[in-house]
Amino acid sequence: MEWKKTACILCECNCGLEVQLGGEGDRHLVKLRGDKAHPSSQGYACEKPHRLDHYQHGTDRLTSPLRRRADGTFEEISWDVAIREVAQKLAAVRDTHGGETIFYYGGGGQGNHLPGAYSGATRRMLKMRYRSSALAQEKTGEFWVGWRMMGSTTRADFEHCDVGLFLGKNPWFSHSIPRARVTLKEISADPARTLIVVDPRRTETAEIADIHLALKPGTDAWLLVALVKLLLEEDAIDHAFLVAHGAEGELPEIRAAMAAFSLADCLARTGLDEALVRRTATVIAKAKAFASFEDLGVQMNHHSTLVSYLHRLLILLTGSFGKPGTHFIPSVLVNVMDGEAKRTSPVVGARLVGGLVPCNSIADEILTDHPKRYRAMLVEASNPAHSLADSIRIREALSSLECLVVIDVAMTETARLAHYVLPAATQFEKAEATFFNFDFPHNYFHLRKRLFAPLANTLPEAEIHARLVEALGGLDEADLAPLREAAKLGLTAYAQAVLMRVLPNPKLSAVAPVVLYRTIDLPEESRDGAVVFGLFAKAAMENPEALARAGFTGTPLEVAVKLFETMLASDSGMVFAIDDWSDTVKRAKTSDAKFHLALPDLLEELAKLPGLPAQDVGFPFVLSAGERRSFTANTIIRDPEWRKKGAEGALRINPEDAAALGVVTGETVRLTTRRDAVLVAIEVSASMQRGHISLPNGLGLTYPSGKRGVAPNDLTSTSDRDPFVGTPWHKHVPARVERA
Ligand SMILES: Nc1nc2c(c(=O)[nH]1)N[C@H]1C(S)=C(S)[C@@H](COP(=O)(O)OP(=O)(O)OC[C@H]3O[C@@H](n4cnc5c(=O)[nH]c(N)nc54)[C@H](O)[C@@H]3O)O[C@H]1N2
Ligand SMILES: Nc1nc2c(c(=O)[nH]1)N[C@H]1C(S)=C(S)[C@@H](COP(=O)(O)OP(=O)(O)OC[C@H]3O[C@@H](n4cnc5c(=O)[nH]c(N)nc54)[C@H](O)[C@@H]3O)O[C@H]1N2
Ligand code: SF4
Ligand SMILES: [Mo]
Repeated sequence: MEWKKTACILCECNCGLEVQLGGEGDRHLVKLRGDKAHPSSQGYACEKPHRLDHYQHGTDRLTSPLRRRADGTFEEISWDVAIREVAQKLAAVRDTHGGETIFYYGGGGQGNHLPGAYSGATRRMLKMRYRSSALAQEKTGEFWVGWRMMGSTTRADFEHCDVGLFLGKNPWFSHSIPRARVTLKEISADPARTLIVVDPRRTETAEIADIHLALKPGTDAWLLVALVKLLLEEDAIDHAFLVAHGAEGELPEIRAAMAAFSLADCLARTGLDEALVRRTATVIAKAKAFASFEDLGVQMNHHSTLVSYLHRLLILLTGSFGKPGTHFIPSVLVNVMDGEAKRTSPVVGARLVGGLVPCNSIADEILTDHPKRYRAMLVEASNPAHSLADSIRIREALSSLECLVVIDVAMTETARLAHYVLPAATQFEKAEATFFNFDFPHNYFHLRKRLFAPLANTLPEAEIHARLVEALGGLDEADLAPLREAAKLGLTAYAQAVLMRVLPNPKLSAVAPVVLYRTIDLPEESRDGAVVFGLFAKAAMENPEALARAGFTGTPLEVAVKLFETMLASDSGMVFAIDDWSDTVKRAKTSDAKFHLALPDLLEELAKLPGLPAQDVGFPFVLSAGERRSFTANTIIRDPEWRKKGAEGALRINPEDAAALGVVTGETVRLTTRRDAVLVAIEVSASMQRGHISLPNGLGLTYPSGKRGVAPNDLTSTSDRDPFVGTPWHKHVPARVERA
């Protein structure tokens, strides 16, 4: 049996996979294993991808464009009708109310980022100005403070650190670093290295950690203040680093801010033992190389942006940036970590970090009679009706739009509300890639070739956007013909033609992604990769040194051609850049070229550090709504049968809490929040602390075989959110549990 190369699409790591195809028409993923030749994952794969066929063959796959009838049911329509009507409807909204009233959401999940690139052409044709994605309910706080403090968000080098800290993150299950379990076990097993986990739950990562700080939920800000205070007291500060980056002068402000807190009070808030916190501070102070990663446990919690700020203080005060085992800024093809905040949203005036509208504000931007409200929406490879806070309200907002268009592979909760549903080819039926390329110093890019032709009557997004752009009058055969001619002469001639004809021509450059798709001569299996040519050309201009170290030398045009040819020839992915630790320092550019410790607005927030809301007698539990577990992957795989374990998505609860309620594992309870009440099965787990309960992410989908588990956002609210960037507090939802 032949093994074909592809990649896992279930988390941001996109591990290389080898697959055997079989079953009817050879269209099933029969056997899967890690691809040893993949330069990043090197054969690594967790348990999740082995049943990926449940993605490829979901029973709710879309097989035809659909149009909603007046009675709410759908009728199948042809692609010609679908494209024509979608283009007409959206153009009418643009012409009547302005393109800024058409909103874009999504653009890719964990492993499919090419649609977002192609959609740029459609968005420019429609003059769309506002967009968002899941990043605006998790990472925007971190991006924003990172950008202000050091000019960029950083990533961490856990492979070479001697002290590794995970703050509100459970990488054993959620990964996000290459070959996570291998690296975690290595740190854990080495007596000279220390693994620190900050998590109220005794997670699988905490189990193997040297230090587990099992703080009370939502108290990370006080823990970080305590750690920074202790570092300052011990003067475990890298003064040379601060001086070199022009930040030493801001140190007194930080000292003053920390002096306002008493260590005893901070510790009391966290419920942690003083000796353990002191030991943690000492370990960090003495670290030769300190690497740390914050994630949803703090980013979807009270004080989220403030915690991101305090976390970055810990990194900068210890000089943990720009050297092996610390933090770095990788080479990128698309900057998905943009933290600049230049604009605000048109209705509620929310801060847009990286141009993204805070997810928790989207309903407010729609459910209003404000003239600039979003009236139409294009949703692509995303399921906001399920994944955004307060599903009831977001569904009300989506339902009130004049036109909602959804591009997806499956009949999702969002697609059910659409006026038009456009069925996409799956990620194995087209060439795809991820832009989560964060590896360092070697950085990778993998264009996965398609394994199958698209299912009849579905189209890859590249084709959908090309047709939309054509219907909107953006492409002319006369413009394309010379490019097609040049393509026949080879990539170099083609690249020259693009340089001469596309870049200087505003009409064509606005829709460049689909121009490339319509004109580069590519084999069917790689066709959707056309847009990457433009990204390589941009990288060749902006980042030549790192590309040259990876062997891509010459003029920018030559470099782009070589990169593209190498990509097409590399079934397991390629090294596109080799960074140097000095590059990372050069990339850290704030507007005044200095690093900043003292951000006035964040220090002001710190000074008044709002306590956690008093626990309401009616809601004595803290619910973490949306935990990553062994068989969860957002809503990428909708079929509950995919899950080898945990198909019911049980609510985890501490044994003493369960005993007090008189419930046992498997029993159904009623779980109530201020928003709604649901019935859910219990799993009694000693990993939970008293008063803390947790529900998995990605369950409760409407699937033909029945709904299994609870949709977490039936229970959440949009107003529980960060004051700076609007990120939701999903990990800290007041809740009540009762016997059903
Ligand atoms: N298996 C699997 N892996 C995934 C995904 C998936 O769906 N399934 N999704 C991917 C995506 S999109 C993302 S963003 C990442 C997210 O990855 P993670 O952030 O690791 O995911 P979570 O399990 O949601 O939350 C992490 C931890 O936060 C802890 N936590 C809860 N409250 C607090 C608190 O008050 N303080 C602290 N310090 N911790 C707290 C929880 O106990 C939990 O262990 O995972 C990615 N990887
Ligand atoms: N309460 C709560 N809510 C959360 C979270 C939480 O922890 N708690 N986590 C949040 C986080 S971190 C994230 S990242 C989001 C994720 O939520 P979303 O951003 O909505 O993403 P997914 O659930 O991954 O949905 C991916 C969609 O892409 C579709 N799809 C798959 N392949 C293709 C393809 O090739 N083309 C097209 N067009 N579509 C495709 C799938 O069918 C699915 O509908 O959820 C967030 N919501
Ligand atoms: S889920 Fe993530 S870590 Fe597991 S195989 Fe897929 S990409 Fe790799
Ligand atoms: Mo995420």
